[in-house]
Amino acid sequence: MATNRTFTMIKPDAVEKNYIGGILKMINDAGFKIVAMKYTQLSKEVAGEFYEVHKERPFYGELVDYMSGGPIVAVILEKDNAVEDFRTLIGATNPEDAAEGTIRKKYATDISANAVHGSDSDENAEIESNFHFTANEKH
Ligand code: FUP
Repeated sequence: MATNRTFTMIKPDAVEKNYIGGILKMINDAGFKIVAMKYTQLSKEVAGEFYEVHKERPFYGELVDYMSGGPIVAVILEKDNAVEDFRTLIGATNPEDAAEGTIRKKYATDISANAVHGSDSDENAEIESNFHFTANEKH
């Protein structure tokens, strides 16, 4: 996969509150192209595997319960400098610290229900995209 891609999920809190359209509009307005998209619900096992890196953190159990507790939208995005620009667009992990104009500032509830995921490196963008999409779906 080219390094001008990143991976995002619109998380259960944002789906539940009907923010899918608003969030996708902010993503498109910021110049990202959607190259794959899927509305789905993660099982506990799959959510646990996705967040394996956080396994030893105190919030892991809560995070897995939350991420498997309702539907999500998984999306692969394309833009120059996609990973870094998308991290800027979503804002800080804790919405209390998120800058004005960011997705989390506008749509997140709190540090765990923070509306969106964004890959933190080109390597993880590829791993996470492969985790959620087959080769045929990614074009
Ligand atoms: P981010 O890269 O901004 O999504 O943040 P992290 O990778 O540090 O954390 C991943 C997810 O774990 C967050 F989106 C929400 C959850 N989390 C908590 O619930 N509590 C914390 O203190 C930190 C992260």
